[in-house]
Amino acid sequence: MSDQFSLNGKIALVTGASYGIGFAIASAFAKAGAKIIFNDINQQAVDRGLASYKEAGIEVKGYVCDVTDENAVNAMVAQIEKEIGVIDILVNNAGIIKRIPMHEMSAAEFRQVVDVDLNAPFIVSKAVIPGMIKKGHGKIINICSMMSELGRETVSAYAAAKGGLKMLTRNICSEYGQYNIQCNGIGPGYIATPQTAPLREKQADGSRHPFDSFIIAKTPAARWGTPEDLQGPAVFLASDASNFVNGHVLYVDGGILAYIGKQP
Ligand code: NAP
Ligand code: GCO
Repeated sequence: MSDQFSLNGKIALVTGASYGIGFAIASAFAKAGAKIIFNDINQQAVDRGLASYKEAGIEVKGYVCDVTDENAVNAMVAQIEKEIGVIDILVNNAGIIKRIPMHEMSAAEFRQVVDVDLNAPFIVSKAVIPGMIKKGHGKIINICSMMSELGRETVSAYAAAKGGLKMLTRNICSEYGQYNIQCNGIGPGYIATPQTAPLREKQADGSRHPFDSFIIAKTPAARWGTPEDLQGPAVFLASDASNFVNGHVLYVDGGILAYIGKQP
């Protein structure tokens, strides 16, 4: 049974994985036996990632690549296939958020979020699918969000992108399941990473940020998630154990989506 969860011999690309959720998922894949490749937007970020992986005792290859740049993505995938081999597992993790009231957000800002969070998963998935078809199998995992299901103030672009990413996940499933490619999503709840640091900042009087308290009350587990909470679900969706799971978004949210929230 444990062999079903092994990633031995597999080549995994995790985008935007110098730190945060991507780093945790790539680290778990390495421990499950996969060969790890990651990219980040500039050399400084890649070098930061390489140092972190080295400190964790994990051998990786890092590439500088802006996932919104189709030519750069195609060149990176071609280089990976030449230097390492055809990618078996892709995690579309790279993402940004802009927290701006919609009526104050420029179209350029909206487009920038959608470009990274939705267009880029399309671009990178399109680049790796031909190799997966030739190889006879593949796993694509899109990092969705609570905002694939819910809205909230100031995150219109992010919610639109992550909602679209849920449907892109279902469509890749629909179009490529016949080639033994499984495309699923992971929908993290509220996870303590640099992306959510502003929502957890201590107040001047040392009290919790109001949003921090809000999330604690909305989460049955009464805590923020950690990137490590996502490792098991990610290995499951990357492994043979999920070969008949396709088009699914696995919410790893401590129960937020099931819970009305603690009475104040
Ligand atoms: P993070 O701390 O902001 O890390 C995002 C990573 O993506 C960074 O390494 C960033 O690099 C990279 N990146 C951004 N734009 C890129 C681009 N154009 N090309 C290549 N790399 C790029 O975010 P996180 O919290 O780990 O989140 C990772 C994913 O999980 C995102 O898709 C996010 O939307 C999603 N998510 C997060 C949470 C949460 O609560 N944290 C919950 C649900 C979903 P730089 O730092 O160099 O820009
Ligand atoms: C926000 C947060 C969320 C999390 C995550 C929740 O501002 O509401 O950043 O969007 O990042 O996506 O699943």
